[in-house]
Amino acid sequence: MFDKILIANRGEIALRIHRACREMGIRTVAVHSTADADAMHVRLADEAVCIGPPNASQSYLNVAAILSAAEVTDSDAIHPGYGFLSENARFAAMVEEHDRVFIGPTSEHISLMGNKIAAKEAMQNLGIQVVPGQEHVLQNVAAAESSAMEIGYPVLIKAAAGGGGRGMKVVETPQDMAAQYHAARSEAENAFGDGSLYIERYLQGPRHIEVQILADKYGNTVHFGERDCSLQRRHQKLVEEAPSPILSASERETIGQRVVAAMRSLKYSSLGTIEFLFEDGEFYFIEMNTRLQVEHPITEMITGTDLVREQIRLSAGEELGYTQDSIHVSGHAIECRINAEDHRTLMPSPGAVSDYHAPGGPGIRVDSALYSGYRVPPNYDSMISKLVAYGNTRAECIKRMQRALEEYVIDGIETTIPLHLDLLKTSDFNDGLYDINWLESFIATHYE
Ligand code: MV4
Repeated sequence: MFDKILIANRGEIALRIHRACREMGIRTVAVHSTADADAMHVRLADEAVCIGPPNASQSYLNVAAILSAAEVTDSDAIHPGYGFLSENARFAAMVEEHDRVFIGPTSEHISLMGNKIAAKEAMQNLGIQVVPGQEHVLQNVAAAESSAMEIGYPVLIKAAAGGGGRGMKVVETPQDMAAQYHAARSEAENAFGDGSLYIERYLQGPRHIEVQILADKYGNTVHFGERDCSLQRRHQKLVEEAPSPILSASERETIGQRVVAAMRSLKYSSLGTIEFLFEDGEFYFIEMNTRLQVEHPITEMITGTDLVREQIRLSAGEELGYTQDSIHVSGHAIECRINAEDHRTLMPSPGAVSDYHAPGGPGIRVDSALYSGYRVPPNYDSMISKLVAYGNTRAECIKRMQRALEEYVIDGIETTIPLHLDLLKTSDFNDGLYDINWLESFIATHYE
């Protein structure tokens, strides 16, 4: 097992990783920008190294500074968390070249899944249904038009180097194709430096369901069921729940088994999440995330597993040590992402937290690096806390989440707590009836 891990991240996830390390008897190194000198993860870690100015490109994305910090602290491994360098194949390779362990899959697997066309093609060859379309780069508008005729309108043009919705354009009719093709292309070029595009049928009201897997380096692969992440706005998830309220036990088992078989054939190791759009009882693969995800705690709650501990353990070369039969989904969990934003406009609201009191009691977990007097810097993502509720039933879980949101005190800045309370009151949420477009229209109508 590792003696010391460098945590190449900040905020709640740096703290979450630190907590797993502490429980495993592993020493931790925090790296931080000058804006984060007073951060909780810096205070708790055994050692801390300042790696640059507030701008993430010069600190949390500064590969040379992070590798140097690993070198001077003699860290055995680097945990990238999510975002920043977590899905950067070149960074993963460089960590290994510097004789440290990258806590994640191989750089080849990161690279494969980073190209959305290659990922789709690989998954289809492994027997996973993908959204109908074409698994190759569009050469020009004419090719896009003839593909769209075959697929049937509406279609969606996506960036091969994309993910998270950037460079995506819906094309409703053949007349719109040329304009949308060029718009997608320049957006992709600007965002990713790669204008490669592909095309799919546009699904109009699917749910976003993702399957959590874990694999060791010896072919032992398991899944931990699914999460429903359909409640999002502008590709930012707000609320996630597990299990999905609309999936049957047999649907869960079928998709889980298929995903596990595919990942085993691919010789994938580490944590991973396979994302699907789910419509009319069918799963369509869209993307795979090769990192720890923000919403991992809801899976931990319903399966009683510490996924970060498992990820670290398997990266150190340990065997999984259990089989699918020993993993049971029990009860229900919901995560509300609390952002430092005005709850109506969703505009960022950084600043000093004058008073802080986190909720507790039965079935409540708070993953947050906030404390009273902490100043939320304006330089990073506005998510400041993940409030997670567990219940034996979905109804109990919702009630618990409501009372925990009411208990939560975060004074001095605006937060999205009022939005969560409003959303939890709706009959659509209580009935579990929502698709990926629901939250956008709820916000538009409720706060107009
Ligand atoms: C889609 C889609 C509809 N049809 N693909 C958005 C980000 C990227 N991960 C894929 N995304 C979508 N792909 C087809 N063929 C709708 C979305 C989408 C979406 C997906 C998951 C969660 C939220 C979403 C919000 C808007 C659009």
